Amino acid sequence: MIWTLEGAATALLEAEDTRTDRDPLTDEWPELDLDTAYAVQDETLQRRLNRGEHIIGVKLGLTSRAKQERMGISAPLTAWLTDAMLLPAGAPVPQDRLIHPRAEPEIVFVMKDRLAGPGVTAATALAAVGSVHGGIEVIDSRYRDFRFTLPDVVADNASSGRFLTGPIGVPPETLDLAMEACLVEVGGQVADSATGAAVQGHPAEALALAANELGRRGLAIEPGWIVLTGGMTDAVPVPPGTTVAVHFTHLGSLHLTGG
Ligand code: 0L1
Ligand code: MG
Repeated sequence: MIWTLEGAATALLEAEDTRTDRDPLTDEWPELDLDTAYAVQDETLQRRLNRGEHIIGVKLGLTSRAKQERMGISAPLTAWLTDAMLLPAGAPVPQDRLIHPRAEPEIVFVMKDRLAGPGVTAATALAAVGSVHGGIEVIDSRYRDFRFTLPDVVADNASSGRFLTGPIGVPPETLDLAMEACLVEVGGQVADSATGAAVQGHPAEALALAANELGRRGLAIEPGWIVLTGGMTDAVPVPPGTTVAVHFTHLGSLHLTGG
């Protein structure tokens, strides 16, 4: 089979829509490079928009060592968030729409100002933030057993699934985000913990990285957008009946049930 970016976008959205995991694209298309992978990601975004979804932000992936080590990939990436990915507070993980969901704690920014790379630093990035929240991302790779290379996961919109943000939003300058801690509980048992420093040394570094990566492609982070800065810890599976709780030091607690 000769792969094209349109064909790859079709294959990934079909896997998502039919809840059928698949082999990584690079098994058959080893030449898939990062720029082409981002073009596939943008094509899948365009198709989501064509079917009525709205873009509401961006997410980073693989910004912490815990995530990079688990996935065997040492570089961060960016992807898109649409309104279809937003999980209302209290709603269970929609198991009937996802393949093999896993949950991970994230520090989340809501933007006040436009942010466009290149040359964005952590300080300028933070100055463009309106509020910071705790969040949980429910990732769901289209690849069997979450096995992928960096171009594969870029093309797959960084395993986007669902996400929820906590009700507490504070101005970023009121917190030392590198020291903001989270505790992950699964079924009432502590499973993992981290501080914001796990995310590129400081979550604002991740935000700057996203602005600069988008800037490289002539894009920007817009006012009002949500930015997920990347899993602080490894992700935990959320099978039906499982409850995941994430407790932040200052950003409150979030709860998720596995459908
Ligand atoms: O499936 C994955 O773990 C890749 C996406 C990473 C998401 C994250 O690090 O927040
Ligand atoms: Mg994530």
